[in-house]
Amino acid sequence: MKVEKIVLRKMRMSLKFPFTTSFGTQQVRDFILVEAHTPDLVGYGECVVSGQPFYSEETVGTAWHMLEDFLVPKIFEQGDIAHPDQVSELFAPIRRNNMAKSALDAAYWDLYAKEQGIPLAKALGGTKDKIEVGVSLGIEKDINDLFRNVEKHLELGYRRMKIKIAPGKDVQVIRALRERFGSIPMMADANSAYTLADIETLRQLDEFDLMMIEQPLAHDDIIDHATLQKALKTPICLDESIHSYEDARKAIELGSTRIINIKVGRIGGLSETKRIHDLCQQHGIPVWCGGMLESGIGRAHNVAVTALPNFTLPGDTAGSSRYWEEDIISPWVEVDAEGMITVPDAPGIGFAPDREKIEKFTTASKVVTR
Ligand code: OSB
Ligand code: MG
Repeated sequence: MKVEKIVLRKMRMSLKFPFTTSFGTQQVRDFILVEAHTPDLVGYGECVVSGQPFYSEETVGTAWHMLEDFLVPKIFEQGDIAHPDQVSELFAPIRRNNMAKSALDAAYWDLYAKEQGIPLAKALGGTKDKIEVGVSLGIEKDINDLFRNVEKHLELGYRRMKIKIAPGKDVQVIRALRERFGSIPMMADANSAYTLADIETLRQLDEFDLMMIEQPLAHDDIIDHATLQKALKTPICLDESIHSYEDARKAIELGSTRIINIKVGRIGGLSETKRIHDLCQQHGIPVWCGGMLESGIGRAHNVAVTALPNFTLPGDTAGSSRYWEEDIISPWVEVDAEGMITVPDAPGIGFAPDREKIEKFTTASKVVTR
């Protein structure tokens, strides 16, 4: 791939709603967009950082520094990159900073698929024409707002409801939802809000037949999660704790997790996504694609990876209109009445970037030429 120019953009978009998790409330989405230009084509990648280091340690500032001072120079020092797997190999000596790395990996995957003239989903080994999706619903002050939100997304066809929980907003919330909506497919995401001292509360969640409890314990833990999993019937799904193939291998070996939420940014890209996907498949561990409130670009990559066969549980890749008044792709990612998204068959990510909207939401940019 003859990349002559890489463009970095700081982006700022506003969500249609404030999104509250156990670690805070977000409405402004600050992130970075990466473009890899050849004379004929552009590959796009989204760096799913946010303004603050609350989900992970990376922010727009740290990722910009890594991209500008280390990752882009490393790519340009390397001669030609023939296959996108080489990007993550090239970055391996640089510790962590996975979201920064992932943005370039994703741009090269998009570009590679465009050069081959095939959809990104196919380039990755995807087998599905349509993917199943659920929705992640934030914590609400008033339970009636949560009821309305669940009702709305059930009506729209979403295939499972993920409910954010936190101490004091857990058992009673889940109980109220079960009483009101019966046996709908439902799970809870704690974003690391508990410790083993809360085991009685977590055990109470066992009676509600949740599909899984996502990341109940510390963001960097795989030991206590193994202890907790032994005490629960409900499968634990790890999110924050899994940053690599090696993390996934160890968590599976310890019995810390029965399901893995794969977020392309958190694990450093699409090549690592494939590796973790295959490992989980070998171990009978289902995976699903998590979300980071992405713009259309990151969302399009998520649709493509979810076409891989072991993404057997509905993901968090809701439609563009859940998040945005204006998205930066055309057409938007759309969910049909059955809660499915059709995997596009155009080359690359298969959704055309809307250049006008991209310019509109760019707050700073940097062009690096070879
Ligand atoms: O834990 O999965 C999470 C959003 C931001 C940070 C962490 C998480 C989330 C979500 C939203 O749950 C998923 C989405 O709709 O993109
Ligand atoms: Mg999560």
